[in-house]
Amino acid sequence: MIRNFWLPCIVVVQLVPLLQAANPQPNIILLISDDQRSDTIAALGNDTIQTPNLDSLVKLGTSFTRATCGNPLCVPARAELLSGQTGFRNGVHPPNNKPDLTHTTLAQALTNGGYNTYWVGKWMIAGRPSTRGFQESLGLFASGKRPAQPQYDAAGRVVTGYRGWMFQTDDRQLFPEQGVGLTPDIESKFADAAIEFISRKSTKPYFLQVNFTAPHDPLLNPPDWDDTYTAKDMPLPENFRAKHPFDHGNFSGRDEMLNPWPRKKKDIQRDLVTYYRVISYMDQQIGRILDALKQTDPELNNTIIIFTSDHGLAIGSHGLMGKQNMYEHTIGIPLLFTGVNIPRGEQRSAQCYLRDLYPTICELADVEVLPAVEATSLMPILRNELKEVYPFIIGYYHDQQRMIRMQNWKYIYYPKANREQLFHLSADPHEMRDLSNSKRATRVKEQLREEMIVWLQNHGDSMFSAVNSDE
Ligand SMILES: [Ca+2]
Repeated sequence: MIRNFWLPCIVVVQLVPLLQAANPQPNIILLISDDQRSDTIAALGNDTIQTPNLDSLVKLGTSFTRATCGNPLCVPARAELLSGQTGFRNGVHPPNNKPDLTHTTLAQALTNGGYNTYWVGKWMIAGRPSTRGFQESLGLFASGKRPAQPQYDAAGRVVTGYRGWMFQTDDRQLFPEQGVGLTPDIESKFADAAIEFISRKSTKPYFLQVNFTAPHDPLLNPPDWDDTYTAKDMPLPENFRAKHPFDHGNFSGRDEMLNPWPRKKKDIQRDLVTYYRVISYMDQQIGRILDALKQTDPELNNTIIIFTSDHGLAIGSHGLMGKQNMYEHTIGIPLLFTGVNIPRGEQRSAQCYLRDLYPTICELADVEVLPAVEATSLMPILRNELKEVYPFIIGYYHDQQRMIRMQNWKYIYYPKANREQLFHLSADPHEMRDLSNSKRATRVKEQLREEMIVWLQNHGDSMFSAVNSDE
């Protein structure tokens, strides 16, 4: 009898070593959501949201619980993934968003390594999928032409996100008839395109990157989810606050203007309802993609599925609405691996970055990683050979924020605001007690700050290179 991968595994007989696939080049499907907090998957502890398909990936695969995005903003985050480098090196660090991707991108590496490379959905990096190494695009969604009339989201606000974006071809033939800006059912169109790629027959393996727009604003009610979740029952984030204690460097940012200050609980609950509906709808579309995959590879003998997001979102936490901050809700990303020889039902607490997917995917694909890649393969973590690949992780936003997270400590430095924060995460996981002025924590703070500055100097952060040259 053929065992279906998707059925619960009752008897585990390990016939081959973990993560040594019979086929050295499995198909790889990378699913990326947009602005999705890592605490919005039911199987990882959210009792309110419905995500049955992501839950199945959790149950049948390995979840990373402390994965982060180094630079929590759409374009820089995605450039780090594409290049395997920090924004200081690949050139996409605000205010400069001009990538220097002269070394091999992930897609180019995989194409050179024998893969068909396919792109679906949101494209936001300078250039086109074809100029960054992807051989073919379907359901390509990118900036187009702004509409003459304002559009409105589910809460009645004028739309400011994804204004004028359209489906298009790689050579910029626009399809405004398929919708201008986000539409309620847009995730189904990305799934349609992904299914078309998955259903193709080829003698070569494929790498398929599917870039959803969910749950980025504007938040629109998706089909068939209108009755799900109610505002009065929606739990507020533990660290909901009406105001942030100081300007963290983005008070006038577009996302922060989505709700007035001070933040009102009812506004946040209303937005969380739609945010959750959009995630559940995306989850449903991921289910369609997984169903299509069952037709071509029912046992997942030859496929790896990776799910992640470009970064998280505050949406009421700490008095903030947007990304562009260093708190856990925003630097944290979901990161799930499922498929051939991936350990089932396991979790990893290793600290890591979104950009680590570059060398990880290359290793899964048996493709060479060039030395210019700064990121680290997570395969030793997946194999359970190592508990950590980094002693700490570093975050950065514009010239406004720098952060280090080491063990249970997090230190955030706000150069423009001339502020610091220090949190002890195991005692204070929601980052509500700033210990930066605590005398008992002075040595901890100083050590974290020193480690952070050395790392930033070594990685080309001009803010600290300037400090260094003055010394
Ligand atoms: Ca994003």
